[in-house]
Amino acid sequence: MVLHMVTVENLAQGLTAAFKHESDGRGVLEYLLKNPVTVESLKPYLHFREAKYTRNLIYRTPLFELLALCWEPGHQSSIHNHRGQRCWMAIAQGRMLVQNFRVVQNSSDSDYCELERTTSVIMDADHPCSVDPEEPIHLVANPASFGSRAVTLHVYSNPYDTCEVYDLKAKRRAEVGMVNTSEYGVLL
Ligand code: 2CO
Ligand code: FE2
Repeated sequence: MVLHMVTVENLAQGLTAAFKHESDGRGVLEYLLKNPVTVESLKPYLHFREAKYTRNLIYRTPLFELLALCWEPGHQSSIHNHRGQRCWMAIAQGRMLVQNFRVVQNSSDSDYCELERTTSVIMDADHPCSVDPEEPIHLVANPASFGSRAVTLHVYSNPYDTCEVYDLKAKRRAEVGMVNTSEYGVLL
């Protein structure tokens, strides 16, 4: 099978058109599956750091943003949410593990929050995935056992600057700001 590969600029244009057509982003997952991005076109956005995965903003409109995240083997995100927001993820390089969680019990007047693991999936180039808006809590990891770096593409609608993170054992949650390593190809 001959793969139809696109540049990340083409992908951003296609996503803009898709969101104009269906502002709830209904066609995004299929669009990501059918339009794999060349790693070559992502080069300006790829920055790897030993300490933590990096977030690299490629494109942002009032409706959505597109980021490339770079993961060394062993890197993982915190457990975090995408509440009130849609999130789609595709793989440009490597494979990733997505572990989903659900809220068992929480408190509206304290930071208490108990979670439990639910489903998990492995993402690869043929299997992009989206976050369930009903249970939008997950952890995304590049386990050391996968043995290679990974690059993921993330589409968030709407764009977001903060999220809640969770401590599974302590049963606590906290709001944190998102930190980008680069924006539009420029290191911050
Ligand atoms: N949401 C995390 C972030 O943007 C990555 S996990 O996939 O959504 O840093
Ligand atoms: Fe996430």
